[in-house]
Amino acid sequence: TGEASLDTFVPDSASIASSIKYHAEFTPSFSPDHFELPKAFYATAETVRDSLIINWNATYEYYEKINVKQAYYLSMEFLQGRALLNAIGNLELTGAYAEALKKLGHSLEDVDREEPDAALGNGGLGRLASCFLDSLATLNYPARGYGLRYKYGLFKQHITKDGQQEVAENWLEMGNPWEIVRNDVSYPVKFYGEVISGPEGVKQWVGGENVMAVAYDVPIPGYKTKTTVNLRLWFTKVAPDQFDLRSFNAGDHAKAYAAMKNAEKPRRCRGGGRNTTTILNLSALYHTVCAGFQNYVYISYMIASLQDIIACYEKRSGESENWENFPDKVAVQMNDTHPTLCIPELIRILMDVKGLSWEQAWTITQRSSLGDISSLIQTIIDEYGAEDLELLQEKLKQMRILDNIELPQSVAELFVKPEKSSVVDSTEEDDISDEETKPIDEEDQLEEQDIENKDEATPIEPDPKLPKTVRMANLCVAGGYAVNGVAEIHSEIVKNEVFNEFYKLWPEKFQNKTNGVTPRRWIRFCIPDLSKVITKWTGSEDWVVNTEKLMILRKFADNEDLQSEWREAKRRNKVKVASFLREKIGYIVNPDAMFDVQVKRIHEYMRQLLNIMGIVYRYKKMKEMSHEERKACFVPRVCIFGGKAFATYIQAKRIVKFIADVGATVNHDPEIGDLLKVVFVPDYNVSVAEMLIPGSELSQHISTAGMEASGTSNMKFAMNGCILIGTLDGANVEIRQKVGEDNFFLFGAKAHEIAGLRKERAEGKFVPDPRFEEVKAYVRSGVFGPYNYEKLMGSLEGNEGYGRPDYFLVGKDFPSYIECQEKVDEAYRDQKRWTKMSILNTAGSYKFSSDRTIHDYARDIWRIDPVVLP
Ligand code: DL6
Repeated sequence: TGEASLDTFVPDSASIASSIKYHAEFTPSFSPDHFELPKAFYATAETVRDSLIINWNATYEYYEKINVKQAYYLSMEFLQGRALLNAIGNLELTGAYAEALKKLGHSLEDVDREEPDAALGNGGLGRLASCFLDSLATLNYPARGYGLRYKYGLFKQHITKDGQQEVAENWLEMGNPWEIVRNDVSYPVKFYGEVISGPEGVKQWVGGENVMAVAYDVPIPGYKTKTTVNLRLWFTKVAPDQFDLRSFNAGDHAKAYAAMKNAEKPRRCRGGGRNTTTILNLSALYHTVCAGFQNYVYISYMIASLQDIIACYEKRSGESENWENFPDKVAVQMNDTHPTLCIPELIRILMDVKGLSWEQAWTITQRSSLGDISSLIQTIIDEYGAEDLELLQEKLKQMRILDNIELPQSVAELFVKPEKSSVVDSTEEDDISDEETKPIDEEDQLEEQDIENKDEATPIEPDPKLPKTVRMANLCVAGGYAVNGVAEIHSEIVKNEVFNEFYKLWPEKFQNKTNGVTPRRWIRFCIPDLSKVITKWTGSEDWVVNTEKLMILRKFADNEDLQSEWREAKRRNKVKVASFLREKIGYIVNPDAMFDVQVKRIHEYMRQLLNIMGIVYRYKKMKEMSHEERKACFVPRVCIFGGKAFATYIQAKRIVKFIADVGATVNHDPEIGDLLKVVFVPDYNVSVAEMLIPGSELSQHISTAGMEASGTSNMKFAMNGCILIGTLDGANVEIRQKVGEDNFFLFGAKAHEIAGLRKERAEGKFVPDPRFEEVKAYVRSGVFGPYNYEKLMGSLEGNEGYGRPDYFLVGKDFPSYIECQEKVDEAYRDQKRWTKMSILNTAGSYKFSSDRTIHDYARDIWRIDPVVLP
């Protein structure tokens, strides 16, 4: 267009349509004769990517030019979900794209639905990383993300008559239009070999085997800004010098391909195991899908990221390269302790490759590394993050922090010590296949159950005969200059209990950074109707980047006009949920019933079991009443569950089966009708969340107090004007403070009471509430079908085989939970009151924007400033 340069050109619908047509023709992944939906999505995404590339190049060219300090966010998981609507929303091109696609015969909504979710994560941890990227870009912070390009995303979940079935998620099958392979950016990652003393005592790592980590870049746009952050995902392949050409030529193809297969293993898996507690929690995930390769996976990713960070620093510093300045240019943030080995790896590079002394290397590393202990609290127990030392030493001769470097004894002891329990090694599912995974049979289930019981709670004394382990979390705390919890209560537990020894040693290192979620994806784009109402009543769209403005809603919370607009907008989303449920699982639900939602990973500590036991109690009471009594006593409810149980977490899978069975009975009971429906939404993921959360009215965050580090879905629900029922756990505590105590349904034991209650329970001193006993007996009576629920009911009682009676205190919290649910019904009957509570939830959610979290990290930890591109 004449003089307009590419980077100032704002496309209109006509130019977008012609660009889509161009890509449909010249970037072909589909046959030329049709322009049907899948092809329309890919061609559309390619045009968006073009726009992103322009901004993205400008972003990093500028950072290099001004040589600014950058934050490097290392995370094993990025749960990106779909990118199309988010990207065009951030680019402010939604209207233009909708029009362009209409001209080409499609609706934007239909095209959007063609995009597979990028599920490179399991839940909160990965989604947090993705929200952070959105905020980093939106706030113009110089930063980059590093992760892994898993070939398979988190498994697809089917719900059958047998419960959950897992199917491999081949998200890359049709190609990923958002990524750009950087064949020129790859790094060798060495395994095995040996360390020898070279000239002047410098250590050299010789021999061994290399795999190559190749960069795949994904541009992440900010909202209404040109800044576009890079998410670099590593994909491993066999290094050219490792391919056994001799064997290949001699016809021994199997041997030749063995090395290749090993090199490719790291990229093959995401999820499948479970978030267990004995070992580094992510390696536990890999246990089942690529047993024995867990170190390999994250080591290659972490080493490649560090090499890249160093290469980038060297390039920017040019002649004036001075390693002392490295921390002035680089802040490495670890999302949880999984990438902890970057600490000794940086030390190795600085000493062995760059020739620095141990003291220099240690100081530089400490000044540039930061840890984020964002895991489940029950995983931050003593053996948290333990990795087998010998295994590591064998694989990584560069682990010199552990064998060649002398640390003060007190510190060394904190890193390396005899493991408390042996590492559970499951080789059953050595590899993930394209075919459906088989259900685990009962015998396996029993074995798994034993393992689980051992894993989670039974304290086992250290056994000096067991292998020594590297204690990742401790290494993380010692090796970085800051470490943070992810909600206030969590940070206190970290300081006062889990890492108290370290806290006493280095109190200045410990910080809190309460998590947050992006208000773009989680309000502005997922609930456009309500967003319009918010914009109208707050006076502008400023709240999308400045969520403090949401507080303006407080003063109108009683206003009848706002209330009726609010209710209408919420209802439209309930209607969407109702049609989704009809389409997806064939259930017809009444959009005027209360939508009560619990969506998150299925885990005993998250207590979906408490929720469903409460529903069973409700159902039983309904059955005991006359029709009139029922109607007077209960508000109609649609109880919606969603979430995946890790493939080997058998107790969690039993819970899924139980919920599905209760639904099958209740939903077909003509006496109950619309008064109660129980729905398990299969294959919960980010895009399902984007539809369900806006349509929900009550949401459940009911973990055993002290066990949820923060939670982030609680923040999304509150933002969407949904009222929470919950315990005083994780970020619930702060949400309740902000939305007001009257607008949060609180129940249950407090975190500081839990240890005492468990002790009491174990000593047989606990007297269960008769209503709880009644529910268990009702379940056992077979009302919900022939499945053997004994394993579930028994776990609530500490029957034989369950070493820890009701560890998650379902029985203890049951009475206060069902009484609290009565208060929920009462509040819902008064729709004015409920709407006011809903408005006040959105208003009070202002604190939980990831923009606030990112500003806090940038100011207090990373020490970076925003850079607005010229
Ligand atoms: O920090 C993000 C998120 C917290 O909000 C959750 O409370 C916590 O459970 C979650 N941690 C994980 C750890 N799992 N892995 N892998 O998801 O982090």
